[in-house]
Amino acid sequence: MSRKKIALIGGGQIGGVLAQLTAQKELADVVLFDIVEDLPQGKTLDIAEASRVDGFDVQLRGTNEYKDIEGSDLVIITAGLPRKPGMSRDDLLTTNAKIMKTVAEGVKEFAPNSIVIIISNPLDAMVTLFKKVSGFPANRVMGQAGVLDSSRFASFIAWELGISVKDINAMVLGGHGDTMVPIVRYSNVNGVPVMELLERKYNDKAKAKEIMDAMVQRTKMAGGEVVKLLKTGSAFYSPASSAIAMAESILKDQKRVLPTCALLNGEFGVSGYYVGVPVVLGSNGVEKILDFELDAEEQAAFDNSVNAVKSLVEDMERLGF
Ligand code: A3D
Repeated sequence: MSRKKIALIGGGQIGGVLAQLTAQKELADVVLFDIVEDLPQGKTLDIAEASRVDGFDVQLRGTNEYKDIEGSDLVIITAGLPRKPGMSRDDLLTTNAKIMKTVAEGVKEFAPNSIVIIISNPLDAMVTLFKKVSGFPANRVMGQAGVLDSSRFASFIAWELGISVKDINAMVLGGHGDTMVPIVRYSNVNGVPVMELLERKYNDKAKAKEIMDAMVQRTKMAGGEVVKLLKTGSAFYSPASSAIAMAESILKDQKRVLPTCALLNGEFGVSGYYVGVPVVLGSNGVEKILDFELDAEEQAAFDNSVNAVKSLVEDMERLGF
């Protein structure tokens, strides 16, 4: 059996870590594409030269030409600019939409059978645009946001409770923005409800709620917290790890259930929009969306998040995309 092939479009901060993790896990051969000359070639050479130390056998190649992504099973897209001082949301949307359009055309031409994971921001709009330009079926176009947002939420819970993060189950649904919806009711430690553990820890229901509200708020603002510290860019280790978890589930047909930005067709009462929901990821990409009943408060928060996604998509259409 020949090895799988991953194309990484965008060789910046996240793209570099994606290439390294793919190699270290021996998931697939890697083609790293960027428009900046020599950058992807330099990064892949650097990573490849660690192959003896790390003990991996995959091919790594940097390129500035789309033809080199031919035959890719999976494509992960990080191409795009982060917001710079003085840039409006519309400016960023226009810039990144232009980039996403060219990327979608390149992927459509040279990797027409690939499954695509998008990370570029504004996430929900970029996934929508890729789907529109490529014409790929919905099961092969998705976005990464929920795995990261959920991992952040789980980390905060683990730190608060002083127990292993491996035993925390926490899920964040909705769009990738301030309106995202951490699902508190189902957050648990190997089945034990987190809220109950907090109430016992503080022996005070109101205090437990206050602590949970703060963790929910920190989750929503977690991207900004990292940006503020880094000053020159946004988070890149954790977004890369999150996309690799999705990639691994797809390439190894693991059928893991991961929160994924997927096109809804009636699930959670929404049709025709990309929103973060629990998804079964396997060799066919988005194989199933796991719909479940939200309570009134969760549904209201989810609908609010869907409205934010809708207005983002409308803005993009107004700008001509
Ligand atoms: P950065 O290090 O700037 O890398 C982006 C790369 O894209 C650069 O190397 C550019 O040269 C390249 N690029 C620009 N135009 C093109 C093009 N037309 N074709 C191919 N490559 C191009 O950014 P990063 O890696 O830190 O972040 C990448 C994207 O991910 C940004 O849009 C971030 O906002 C976004 N991001 C999303 C999340 C989510 O969880 C959704 C988290 C963190 C960052």
